[in-house]
Amino acid sequence: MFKQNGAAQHPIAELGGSATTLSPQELDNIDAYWRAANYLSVGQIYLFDNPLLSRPLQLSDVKHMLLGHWGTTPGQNFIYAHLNRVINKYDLDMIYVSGPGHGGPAVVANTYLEGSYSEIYPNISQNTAGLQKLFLQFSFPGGIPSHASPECPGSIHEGGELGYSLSHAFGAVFDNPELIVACVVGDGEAETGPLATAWHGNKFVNPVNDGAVLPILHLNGYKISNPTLLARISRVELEQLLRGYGWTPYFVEGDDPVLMHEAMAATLDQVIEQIKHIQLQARQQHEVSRPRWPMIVLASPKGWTGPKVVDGLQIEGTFRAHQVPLSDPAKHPGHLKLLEDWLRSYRPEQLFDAQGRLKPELAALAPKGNRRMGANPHANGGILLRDLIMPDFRDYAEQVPQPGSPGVGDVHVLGPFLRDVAKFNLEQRNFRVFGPDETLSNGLEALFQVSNRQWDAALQENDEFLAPAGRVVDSMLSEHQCEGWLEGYLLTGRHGIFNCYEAFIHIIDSMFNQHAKWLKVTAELPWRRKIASLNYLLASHVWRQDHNGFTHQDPGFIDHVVNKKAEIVRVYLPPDANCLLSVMDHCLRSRHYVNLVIAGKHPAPQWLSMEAAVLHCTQGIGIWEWAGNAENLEADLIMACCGDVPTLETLAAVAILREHLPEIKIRVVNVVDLMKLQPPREHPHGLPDQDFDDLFSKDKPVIFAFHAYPWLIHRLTYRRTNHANIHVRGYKEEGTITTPFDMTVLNDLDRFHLAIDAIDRLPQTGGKGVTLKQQLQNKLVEHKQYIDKHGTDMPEIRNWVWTQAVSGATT
Ligand SMILES: Cc1ncc(C[n+]2csc(CCOP(=O)(O)OP(=O)(O)O)c2C)c(N)n1
Repeated sequence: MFKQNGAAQHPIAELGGSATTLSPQELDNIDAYWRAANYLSVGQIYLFDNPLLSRPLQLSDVKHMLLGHWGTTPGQNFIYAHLNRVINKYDLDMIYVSGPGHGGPAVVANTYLEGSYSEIYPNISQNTAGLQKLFLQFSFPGGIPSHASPECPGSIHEGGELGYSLSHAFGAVFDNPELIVACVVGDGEAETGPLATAWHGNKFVNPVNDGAVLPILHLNGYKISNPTLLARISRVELEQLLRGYGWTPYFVEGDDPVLMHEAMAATLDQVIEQIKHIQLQARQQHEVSRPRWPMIVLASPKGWTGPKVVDGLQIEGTFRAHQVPLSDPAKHPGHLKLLEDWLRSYRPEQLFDAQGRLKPELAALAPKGNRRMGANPHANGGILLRDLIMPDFRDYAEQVPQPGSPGVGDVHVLGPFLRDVAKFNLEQRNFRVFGPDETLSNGLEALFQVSNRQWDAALQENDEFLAPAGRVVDSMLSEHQCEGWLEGYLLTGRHGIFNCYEAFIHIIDSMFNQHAKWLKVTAELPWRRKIASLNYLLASHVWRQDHNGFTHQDPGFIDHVVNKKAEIVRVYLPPDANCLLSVMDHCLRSRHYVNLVIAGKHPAPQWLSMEAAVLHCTQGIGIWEWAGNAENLEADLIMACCGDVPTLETLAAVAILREHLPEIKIRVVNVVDLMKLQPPREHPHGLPDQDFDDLFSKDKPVIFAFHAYPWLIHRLTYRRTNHANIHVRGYKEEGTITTPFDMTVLNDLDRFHLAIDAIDRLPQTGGKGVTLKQQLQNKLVEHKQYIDKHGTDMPEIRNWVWTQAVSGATT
């Protein structure tokens, strides 16, 4: 796999000794720095004591549990040391993304060497005592995780779940023209779906307004126990693949450290100069064609510089180097000697002084201050976060003279508000809207009045709203990229929204998981500043997939989201446009949450004036006095609803019941903030038990119409007094192409089923109730016959309006 001579496949490097990039002294120093990082990495994995090997290594110096990943680590140490050199040489504003984040020892070792680690964790000081703690804490109970975790300064990407490094890197450089993100991509990671599409990010970066991503494909040839595909195709094929994605790849290949240092240094100089040239051409010469950005392929042995052969098996340069090459010295006495030889091969006595401090000539190689990648503020985005300049959402209100007034579609009302958020922050350049080709289809067309969609690939006549720069990034059909870009954007201190179809947001379930975990952990780290919340707007939802059907129906993302830490997740289902405006204003101002907002885009009745909407959304849940008839009396029945379609069907059911059974006292409760349903000990938004009982009573039937799968409401309310009387209707996996009303009928969520449910639970309605129930069942038959014949809902459904007397005020 490796070229015999270790030379770079690169014109400058091929000049060899005659015109080297590194002087002999520089080469010695950079090699020593690399050895220091490798020594610290092996120390983290293995050493319990004797951090400087000041005496012969004993079994008691070795940790009992040996955990971590060596294989990727020396390559990453090599890259980091060389990036330090170019940061200094070109005064670069650079951060490091570790795709194979399981190489945690590398980022910890390097941030320790550069001093940023000890500044944040003074206990891990730059001396022998600090070294000992540094080693001990790694993968140790009460210590730090083995990955490029949030605890590690300079990290915006844990790299535990592989595949997202490159999208995070692109998200970070949007609107950061001076930033370069060096992104190490594992060759195994490169096989994942998200990473394989992420190479296309180069068609969305604008060389004028955005920074640059420098991918470094770490071609060490192996995954856990398999070779990697990219290492087992011909070099020509690999080069063609990367060129096909629009990159100019530079290969640095070999295993001889001396040759590799020179090759890497020469290559890095070349790619940095190329990046600067591209940016200069675009910024000063106004070059408009899409640049071919450079990238590096670093082909080096997995577990480079580690044990070559253990127990007769090749380790270095094979998959066996992936984790801990010497896994149990206690059981294999010979391994202790191998470990000591391995550690001593880095010559620690030449790297650290007697007090355990890195020798000054090596310490001098690290960049200074915020140029150190562990101290770069972009990697602690909350430091750079500025509030959005917000328009007053009330100015975008839908006029609701009375409940049930016609609306144009809630998201269409939100659009102008988001348009103005984009507009007001054009100068700050800290707000973007991401989506997988759905901004128009999700009803956010107003955004294009002030901004284009950013697109650096070719333009053709008839294209709409495409331009090299824009606040909307929705021209790639990849939920993974939208999520990864937005995460990278937020993690580096900006704001944004991801609009997506409800069913397909599941594609990024796992990315959401990782981000939510990141937020949970960083919230507990005092030095990490809070970042803006990740806002999902799911506008094409389960109930209105009129021309798509079953494939596009799935409201399960809510269930997925509520599994995560209560401190992090928020779920909102605004029943109408004014509530949506109020909710979105809140979400855009919030910090360190994941906000899930589900709203409709189809014309639908509006219920609350802006003033009432603000009140309702501030409480998150409340009685709609005007809709019920219980007034100050005790209710016989609670009709609860959550979501726009369930709210409509509930109110229609209430209208039927009020008309035919006026003696039944009904209370209508609407839920905007789903987490109100949980007790406060489960979620910070949870309603106190007393308040919950006040709303839902202790013993009266509750018919609850819910947007998503019904079980969730039971899960959230099972500790509540009246849980046994809560009867939930929601989506029960009956989807198809049919009329909007029929969708609710198929899932028993329609007004007729809801009213029948109520009658069934109110024996006091007697014969009157039975008669009404019969009529409603007839209606369901009539409905079916009508849609089968006409292909549309009955006029009485389509034209239904709320005509009940308004018992309370809506304003
Ligand atoms: C999405 C995902 N699938 C599987 C794993 C388990 N895993 C951890 S490391 C690894 C191999 C990674 O290979 P590569 O990206 O080449 O990294 P390196 O060889 O540098 O360690 C795998 C499969 C994971 N972390 N994430």
